[in-house]
Amino acid sequence: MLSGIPLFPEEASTLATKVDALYFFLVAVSAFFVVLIAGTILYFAIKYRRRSEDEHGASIHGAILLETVWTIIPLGIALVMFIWSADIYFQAYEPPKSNSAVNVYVLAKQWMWKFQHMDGQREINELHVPVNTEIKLIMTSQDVIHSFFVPDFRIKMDVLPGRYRTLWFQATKPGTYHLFCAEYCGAGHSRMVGQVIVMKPADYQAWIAGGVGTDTLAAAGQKVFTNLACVTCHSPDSGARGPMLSGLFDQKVRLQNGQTVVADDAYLRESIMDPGAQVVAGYQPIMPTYQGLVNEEQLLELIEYIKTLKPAPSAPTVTTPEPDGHAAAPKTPAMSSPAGAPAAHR
Ligand code: HEC
Ligand SMILES: [Cu+2]
Repeated sequence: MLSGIPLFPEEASTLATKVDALYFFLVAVSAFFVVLIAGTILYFAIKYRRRSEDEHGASIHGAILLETVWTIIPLGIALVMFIWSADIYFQAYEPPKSNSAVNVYVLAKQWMWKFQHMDGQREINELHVPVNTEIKLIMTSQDVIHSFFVPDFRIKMDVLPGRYRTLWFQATKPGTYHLFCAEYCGAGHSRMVGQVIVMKPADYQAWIAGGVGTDTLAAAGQKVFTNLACVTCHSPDSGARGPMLSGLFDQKVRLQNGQTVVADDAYLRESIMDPGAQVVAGYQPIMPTYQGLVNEEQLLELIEYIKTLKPAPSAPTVTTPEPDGHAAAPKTPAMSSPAGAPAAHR
């Protein structure tokens, strides 16, 4: 649109056009009222100016019709703005549920952006993604609050230490786009910049294939899982001191306190860093915290590994707690639920 003058960022994502339409609507409404109000002030100031020293204005006491009109019309306009922007807000901050989305982990630290692809590629200050594909970013910070901002995609989200936040976008044109940190994060803040490189699918495949030899994130996670001896408690043949982790991701988990939570990224993270916070029903809080023992990258790998643990195809295991609080050995659903219903995880 204003391509010659770099005043306005390019529209390079599916969200960008929607955000801009709303933005131009807001500008147009504001401009209309600025002209209307300034114009009438000017017009009335001239038309009703005082013409002689002893002239007094007529005293007017309200005009119901006029006041109703100037209340109802702005209310309507404000509601249009609210509903329209709420709709875009939900689209922007609700990651798509589809499985076709490409997940990328984003790790912010003073002062760089680190990206980890599922296939194992790691990048610093550069993010390669395919065009016309939903990209889901799972973001965390290793130190202070940063903010992931790609103006051309009209996306921005704070990246917080100790928490995962997800942001998504779908780029619409191949190219290279600026990435900024939009939250002051210390002396090197202004240099915490990078680029998002949007590629045609074939180029992207070639790029991904260029990373052969590196472990996939899940494979790296499996090593961490073994090295940290998670297997001693989390394996089918350990006497089930800890719950089975296969098929856990995205399932509902019943907790000791009676609540039910969904095992998403944030839950897995907390289960490892602060196991006492949410204890699974039927288990003792014996799992040690791994705070300080795993860094953010290993944590991502562990989580990615847990996500890939599919329930055993023939007999999906369901651990049933026994009344005395000790976990029983894994049972098949046929044994634990008489109906033999496809058992939800626990
Ligand atoms: C000493 C035994 C033990 C070790 C070692 C251990 N865990 Fe656990 N883990 C448990 C127990 C018991 C629970 C269930 C109680 C709770 O939620 O704290 C659990 C729960 C979990 C959960 C939540 C499971 C669910 O079903 O909701 C995850 C995820 C997890 N552990 C991951 C790990 C990882 C990763 C490691 C290694 C870094 C590890 N655990 C090491 C005993 C252990
Ligand atoms: Cu920053």
